[in-house]
Amino acid sequence: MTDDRTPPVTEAQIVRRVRADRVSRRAFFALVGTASLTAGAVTAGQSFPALGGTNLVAPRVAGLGPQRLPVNKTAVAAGVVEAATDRAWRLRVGGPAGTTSFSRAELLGLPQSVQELPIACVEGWTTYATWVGVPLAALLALVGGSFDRHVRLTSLEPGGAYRVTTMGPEFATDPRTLVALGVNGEPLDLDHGYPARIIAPARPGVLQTKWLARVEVLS
Ligand SMILES: Nc1nc2c(c(=O)[nH]1)N[C@H]1C(S)=C(S)[C@@H](COP(=O)(O)O)O[C@H]1N2
Ligand SMILES: [Mo]
Repeated sequence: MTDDRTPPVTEAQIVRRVRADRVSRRAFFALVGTASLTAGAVTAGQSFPALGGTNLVAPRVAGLGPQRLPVNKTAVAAGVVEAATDRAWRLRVGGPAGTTSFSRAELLGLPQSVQELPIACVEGWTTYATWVGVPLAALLALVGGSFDRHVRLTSLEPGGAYRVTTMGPEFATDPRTLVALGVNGEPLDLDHGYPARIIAPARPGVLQTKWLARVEVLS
């Protein structure tokens, strides 16, 4: 018997925990449907009991954000709370063979990969975490991506220096590069890029795009 509160240790446990998000998600939206998710409530570090331990908006611990990982820019500061919690969110993936899109549940239904990778921020911290998500290359393959193309990543963020970035083929085709859906055994916290973010090996933190909206293979 596995206790729900026991930290997941195997890949299967991590994936199972993150996939269980499909259920907790429904509880979350039922909740925000009645009480509006205001910036004030978010910065007060209010947590949502209906999430059953998966903190979308966790209180700040000195030097460390939710899910034992620092936060460089919060969802409130980035102005993405509404877009990132929109039920209608879909990740758009475009390539030579056309454009397709995925809901978070559809992404969770694809084969998941678990990777131990760091975020290395120029502000002077590097923190490893265990990420789970869909290999970017698997999504690109569905739209006819090839091994020699750059990929443009666009965030839900309305502005800011990191809204649009370009990734070289060496990263886009690396099997460790993920469209991450969870971290450290939990669904991504809103501040870590929920509903989906990029995590790639050996890339500066600034390029680990949070709140992903679109992925496009460039010609
Ligand atoms: N859309 C978006 N993605 C972003 C950023 C941002 O400001 N906006 N900051 C980047 C920087 S500088 C870092 S170090 C990492 C931090 O990720 P974390 O907050 O989940 O630790 O996210 C990166 N991704
Ligand atoms: Mo950073």
